[in-house]
Amino acid sequence: MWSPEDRIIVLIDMDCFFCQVESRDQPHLKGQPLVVSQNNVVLAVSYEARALGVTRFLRSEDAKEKCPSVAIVNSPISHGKSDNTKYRAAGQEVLQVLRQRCPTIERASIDEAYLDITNLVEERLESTATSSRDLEAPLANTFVVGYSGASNDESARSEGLQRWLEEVFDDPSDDQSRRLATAAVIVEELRGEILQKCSFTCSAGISCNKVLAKLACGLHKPNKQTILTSAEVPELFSSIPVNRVRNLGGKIGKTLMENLGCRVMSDLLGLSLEQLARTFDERTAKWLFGVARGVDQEPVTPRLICKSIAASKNFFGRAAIVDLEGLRGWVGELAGDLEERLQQDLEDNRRRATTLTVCYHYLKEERTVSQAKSCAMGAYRRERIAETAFGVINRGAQMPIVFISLGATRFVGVQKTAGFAEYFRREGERKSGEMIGGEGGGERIEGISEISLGEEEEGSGGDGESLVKLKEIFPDLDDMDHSVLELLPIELQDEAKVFMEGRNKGGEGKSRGSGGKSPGMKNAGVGKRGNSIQDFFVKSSGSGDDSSKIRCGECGLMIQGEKYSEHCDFHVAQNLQKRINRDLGDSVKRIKEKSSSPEGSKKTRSIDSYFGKLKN
Ligand code: TTP
Ligand code: CA
Ligand code: CA
Repeated sequence: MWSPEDRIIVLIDMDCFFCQVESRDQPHLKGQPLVVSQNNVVLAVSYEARALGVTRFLRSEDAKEKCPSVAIVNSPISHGKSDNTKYRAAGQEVLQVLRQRCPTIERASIDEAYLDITNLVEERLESTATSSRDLEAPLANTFVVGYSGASNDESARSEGLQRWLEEVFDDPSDDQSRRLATAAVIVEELRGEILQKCSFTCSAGISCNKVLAKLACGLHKPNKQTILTSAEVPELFSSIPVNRVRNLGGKIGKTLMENLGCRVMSDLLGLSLEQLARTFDERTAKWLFGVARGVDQEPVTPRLICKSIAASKNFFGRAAIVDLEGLRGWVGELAGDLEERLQQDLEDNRRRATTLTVCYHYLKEERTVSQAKSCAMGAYRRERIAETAFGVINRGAQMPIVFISLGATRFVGVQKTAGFAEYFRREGERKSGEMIGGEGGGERIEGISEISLGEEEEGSGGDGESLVKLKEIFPDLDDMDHSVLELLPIELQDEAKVFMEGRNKGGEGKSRGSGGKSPGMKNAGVGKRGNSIQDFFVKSSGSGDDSSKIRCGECGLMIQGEKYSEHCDFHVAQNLQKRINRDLGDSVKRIKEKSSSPEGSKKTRSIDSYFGKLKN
């Protein structure tokens, strides 16, 4: 019978990624000690610079002092902050190469992707008969955990690989090893293609789930790949610190280490499911119980684009924001950056964000206080985004403010058909062109399209996923905004409900303050801040079909799902009309007044009357 552990999962992670992108642009930097800095802080370090002692997060001048020969590239700046556009585009190039060979790819970060290559391996095994000897040459960059030591030593690698192949490949009872060896050949080929087509090297981990593939990937870098079999997990886990494992780098890992005395992964084996469930929620406890045994069932969810788009900036030291003018200016810059990226994303990926999350940190009595609030995302207009963010931060923060992030999440698909809004856009372009002089001087207004709610939410199928997502939307779960909750899929609303129930059971203890409760942690003593969220649940459980309604980010009305697309078109048309009128100014007005052609006035009236019906 098939089990999730029969999968072949690969993590590909680019080597010193920003450095590779920069040295591809400036070939004289290739092979040199190089760092890429943002705001004077080193973010990426080439392997040549690492060999000379340069590490990430040094200040640029300290890196130079440590290694005078290091070349420092400052990443591009836009909207007064670093601009990662070119690194994102380079990451997409890599994904496009992978996509030619494997349909199941999940982009995990700017330079990482998970692949489920189970089917590719089966096909390869069926089509080619191979012996262990044939595999040594194609696996020229492959390490096997447990067979090659921790270093990157070539003779240890090659001797270990050979031994492993001889021991396991020809053993008919070890199906997993045969499949992992075949997978490693495919991954060597994929990495070769990435190098050939994009001129980037990368490293890879090859195993049977995401957690193990990620762990394996980090064991031998750069330009190497590592196989981790289930049989080697217990030995490896006896030395791997808990916080090096995927999903355990944050609060859950910290709790395991500080409260439950787990230093390395194998220490988790001493905890029963019941013990774990006393500290963590049921799902997290189960996941931890499995991961301690090398089991992680999270699927690779095909997705080549990110789940959220954020514009953020730190304001370190003297750069901290200390007045409203400064706040308004920076919020405007970030909103501008976010709007540009959202418009591009809409064009590239045919989707639209429904939630805006404003996150900020301020200093209070020498402590950093973190706050976040989510609101409905209306039209992609920088002024509107800035206004919302300014309002949120101005209400919640004290000065000085040291970090701001404006993030867009909860994307819904946008249909390909242009629809009425597209017609109106073309009409607007044509008209404005005519008015200005008929040479195409009319502004190009992009990203107007219909919204379809039929498309499934990204990643909503994965069990572990939705927990993370609720936290993504409400970084402070104690402060869930119910107008946003109403927008979310019913599973997330259920999850929020479970959280609320847990909180009530937990009594009236004091809230944990700025950070709130983290995902996966049990509710111990988290207090009640108000009744509004409960009111929301009472209301929504009473009105069964609210789940099919969406609150319009523009006007706040609750709209039936199937009418949402048309409703958005109404706002698009309305905004467009305002924009055209404003931008074309007096000349437009004059022409409008003059041209009292029945056609023109009829069109305007018909837009309003057509959409007026749909407003509610
Ligand atoms: P990483 O994959 O963490 O690191 P890396 O690719 O530079 O090096 P390695 O070979 O060890 O994988 O990050 C990918 C890129 O993301 C990195 O080149 C720079 C950028 N980055 C940031 O912008 N901020 C950060 O805090 C980190 C950790 C990385
Ligand atoms: Ca990397
Ligand atoms: Ca990475």
